[in-house]
Amino acid sequence: MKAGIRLLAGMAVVMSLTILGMRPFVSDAAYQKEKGILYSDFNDLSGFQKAYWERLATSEKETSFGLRPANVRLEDDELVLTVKSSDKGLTGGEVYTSKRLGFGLYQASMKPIKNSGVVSAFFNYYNENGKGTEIDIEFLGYDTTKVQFNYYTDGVGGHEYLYDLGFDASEDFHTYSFYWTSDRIIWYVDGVQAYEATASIPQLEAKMHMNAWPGGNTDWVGVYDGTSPLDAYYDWVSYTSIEDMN
Ligand SMILES: [Ca+2]
Repeated sequence: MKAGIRLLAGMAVVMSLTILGMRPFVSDAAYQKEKGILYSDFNDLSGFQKAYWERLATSEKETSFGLRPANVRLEDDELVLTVKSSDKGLTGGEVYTSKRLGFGLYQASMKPIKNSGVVSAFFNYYNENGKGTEIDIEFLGYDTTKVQFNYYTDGVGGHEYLYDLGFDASEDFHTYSFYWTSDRIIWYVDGVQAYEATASIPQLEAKMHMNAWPGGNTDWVGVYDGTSPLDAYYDWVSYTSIEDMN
């Protein structure tokens, strides 16, 4: 558990900086940029397009809505994903890494959409022969004072956990993370451990994703009221493999 100890030491530094009133995740991001094999602060359109990211396009036939590359843009050094409603239908936006990534620390500084019926998310996902793997950080727009953690292993989920943030995530950027190893997933909010899972942990390498979309399942996300457009913001994201954390 050398990697875990290294992480916890880093988190201790982060927490002490928080107490001092500094902005720890600026320095943490710099650390990730230095150490990580993947870091995007979304200030470079050409880099965004060419280095890591692809924009997902789907049809309404695949889902109850469409994911459109046009709903993905860079603005003010942020990635913006938009949910739109028009006479052409309901659409969202999604980007994902071109490469699959393995065990390690995944972090996003983001600001989700506050609106019933809409989901803003940071997650990994890969589907192999119908057996999907996924680790989720999802904001259900009807109550952005909470965040939902979940994961799927071989297509089996049912691990939803709703965490009370103690703040409204839609108002400011905060850092949301998951640290994934072969035997556990630990989720963090601003560097503080929020939840840990140890059962049926996914083992399949997956692509890092971000999306904003109309959820469809009203039991889960509430009823979408047609408000449009709605934007979710991502200031930066990073991935650091376990090997690079040592
Ligand atoms: Ca940025």
